[in-house]
Amino acid sequence: MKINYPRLKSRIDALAEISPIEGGGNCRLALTDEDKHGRDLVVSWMRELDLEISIDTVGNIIGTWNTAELSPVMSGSHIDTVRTGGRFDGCYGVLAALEVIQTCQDAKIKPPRPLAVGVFTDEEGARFAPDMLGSLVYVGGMAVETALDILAIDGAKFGDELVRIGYAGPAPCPGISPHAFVELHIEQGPMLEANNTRIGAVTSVQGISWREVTILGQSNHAGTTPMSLRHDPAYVAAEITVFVRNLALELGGDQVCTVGKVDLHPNLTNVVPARATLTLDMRNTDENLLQLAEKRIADFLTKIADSEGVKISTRVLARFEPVVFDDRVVACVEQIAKQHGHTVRRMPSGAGHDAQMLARVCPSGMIFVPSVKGISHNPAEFTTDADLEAGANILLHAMLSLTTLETQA
Ligand code: HGY
Ligand code: MN
Ligand code: MN
Repeated sequence: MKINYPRLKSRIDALAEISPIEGGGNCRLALTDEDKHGRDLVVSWMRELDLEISIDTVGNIIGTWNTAELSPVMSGSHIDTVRTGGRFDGCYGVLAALEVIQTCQDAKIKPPRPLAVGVFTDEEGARFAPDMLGSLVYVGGMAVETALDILAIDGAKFGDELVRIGYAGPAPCPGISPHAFVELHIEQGPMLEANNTRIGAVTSVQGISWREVTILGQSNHAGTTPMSLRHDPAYVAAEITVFVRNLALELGGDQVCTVGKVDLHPNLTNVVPARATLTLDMRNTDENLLQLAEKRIADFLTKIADSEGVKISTRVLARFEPVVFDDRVVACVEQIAKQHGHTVRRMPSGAGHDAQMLARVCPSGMIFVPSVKGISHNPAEFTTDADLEAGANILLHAMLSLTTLETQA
């Protein structure tokens, strides 16, 4: 049995028509009108497949086929994007899971368990931190009330936006724990391409540590204030950016550090800023090294606050330890890839994914397909048709295989 790739591709292209940006990607930040339009389109496809559709209190959409007493094998991902997103990140996994169900319906097979597709809210965390917010609440990792109170980078409140776009659903969180969960996703990195490998059997997701750093200095006249009298938050922000880059290079291995967002106030040419706010994204597959990086950065902030005479405060935006996937799911992906004649390698995920949250409540895993030049979170994100089709066929057989996965005592 094989998926109908032209049908899958036409859905990927149709979803990519919603809020397209230059270069072929999308901007559908969580809970914006653009996100709503994407949600409405996917829900319409779920209706066409006659799925039982449930929307929960943080807007997660779960479409289930062949609903029965038994818990479903679930797949899925997200359709919200970063501001300069590609068309495959998340969307590919959601639409491939829909395609798996439609392929099973066409073949008139009756799996021993229901199959379900999850569209999880705010996976990117770009507008409302943390990332994987919807799936975190779905598995009981954050209270609904806490999520509803989260403020966006543009000041909007999560709960208000959810109501505004019409996706404040009735279904309770935590949601139903699946029998097993497997997510198909583009790798978003260079490893598969560099190793000339088509399928990634993902073994783990690295730890993630997001911080917002606020630096309060003294705004002053850019022309009259001698350098020796300055308490300049923009200078401190720049020093922090250089420090975290050098720290990542020093720690080596999987350590990465990113300053992705910097805001200055009042952000004017002739004013030494009063305030700088920046975000730190630190990741490592090794929890101890991630904690070491956090400590080194905290010490540096104390030192530079003292030397520049500024006040520095930090706020945790996200903190997830590394997650190891159930080896039975990893082995299932690996085996099916080999049976289909594809090259496959076990590998960690550098990016965060909803599967890392579902792993808290059921045996979970992921399937990766290559990203050309390892590019993602960029409209130039691209994966070939052959790789997209191969990944979706692996997902089809992995979901069916997991319907008979023994529940571990
Ligand atoms: O941040 C991440 O890794 C994911 O794209 N949300
Ligand atoms: Mn993603
Ligand atoms: Mn992403």
